[in-house]
Amino acid sequence: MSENLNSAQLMELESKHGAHNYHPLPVVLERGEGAYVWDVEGKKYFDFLSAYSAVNQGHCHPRIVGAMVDQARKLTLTSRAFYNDSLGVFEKYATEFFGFDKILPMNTGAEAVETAIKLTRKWGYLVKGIAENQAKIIVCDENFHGRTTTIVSFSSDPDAYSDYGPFTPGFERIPYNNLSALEEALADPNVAGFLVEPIQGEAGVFVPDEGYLKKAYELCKTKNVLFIADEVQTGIARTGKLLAVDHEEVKPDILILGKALGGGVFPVSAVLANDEIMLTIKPGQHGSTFGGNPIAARVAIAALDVVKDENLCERAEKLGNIFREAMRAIDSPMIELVRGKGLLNAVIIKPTNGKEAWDVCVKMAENGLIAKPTHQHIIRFAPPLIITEGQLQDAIEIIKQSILTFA
Ligand code: IF1
Repeated sequence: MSENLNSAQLMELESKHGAHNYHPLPVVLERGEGAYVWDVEGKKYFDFLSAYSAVNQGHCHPRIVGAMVDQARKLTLTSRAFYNDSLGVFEKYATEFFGFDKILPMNTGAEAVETAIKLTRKWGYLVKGIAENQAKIIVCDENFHGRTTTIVSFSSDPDAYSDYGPFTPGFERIPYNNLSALEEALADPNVAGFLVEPIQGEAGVFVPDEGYLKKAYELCKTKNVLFIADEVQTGIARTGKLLAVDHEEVKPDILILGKALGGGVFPVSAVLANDEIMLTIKPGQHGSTFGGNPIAARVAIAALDVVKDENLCERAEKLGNIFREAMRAIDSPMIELVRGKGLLNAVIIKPTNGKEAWDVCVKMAENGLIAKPTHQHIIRFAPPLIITEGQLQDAIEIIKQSILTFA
């Protein structure tokens, strides 16, 4: 059916038959391996988006694909109506890997965020003693936690929430990276939790001030409020530590994982917490058809094995420093600011000579590297963490030459 169609024909198929809920870069990918992807015409690219940090272990990692294929040949889905021989093994591995009593497995990041919201509210009523339906969760301006109706209810981005009302109540938004605003919001005894991205990804890789996360955690503890870390994008070694909160030695009360937990091959997400919180949800009070399925369990074990065995944290830390230094050394008026941690970085592009971030991305694609702007003037650069130093240097040269084409 789709044999030998070229990029233009395949893009036309999507335009004609698919919803128009994205505006992709005009590149049609057919194959991925490690840090590289190829389009249908056979052109090779460095992948510097990594599916928004879901492909930290590299495209089609043989250990992870192997785990998926092996399990898919045995048992794919049982639902949670019955036990299976993989979930408990994964749950033990993951809770020890991240240091929590329990894990609640889901599929997408948004489902894990929704689970964390329900868990926080449940704890707020049953443990903290907040009056029924009065629980509040504090969130930050410029947040991105997914696209469900409840999650966009507390978004500050009109593109995310416009015409999707009525919105779910029980959320209060404060400025990110602002401790006095948090302290003021925490004065409300009905606050059950503070939901925060350790680095705001979609906002343009906004790294908070040193000490913000630690102090925010401490403020929450003084008010018996749960600190909920959304590490869907920043977790799993992306920022140079296993979790972005590890840079400040913060242990969240609730940890939200997704994306690279599935090694870029299968949707796997999860919420981790200790018993006092996690056991407030009783049998029958939450779940999902695919959550905790055998393939997800085996894939996630392999995905975490790769993080450990290939030292992805240390690699991200070392290569990220090389990348930021190289970006800052590019002598171009288009480079306004370079920021990030580990291999989650962004370059703010100053429109110059009528060219802006999108034009840079199109030029980089011509030169063999794909990345995408976020919020018009910011280009996020997030390659798979398995990229080698030599490959990174080649990629840096492509970025540099592409920018210098314009200014
Ligand atoms: C898209 C970016 C957007 C996330 C954090 C939860 C989720 C995400 C911190 C939800 C998902 C993805 C969604 C994807 C593009 C990408 C993204 F932030 F990474 F750049 F949209 F803002 N928490 N982020 O980053 O996880 O349900 O998608 O598995 O929606 O276009 P999900």
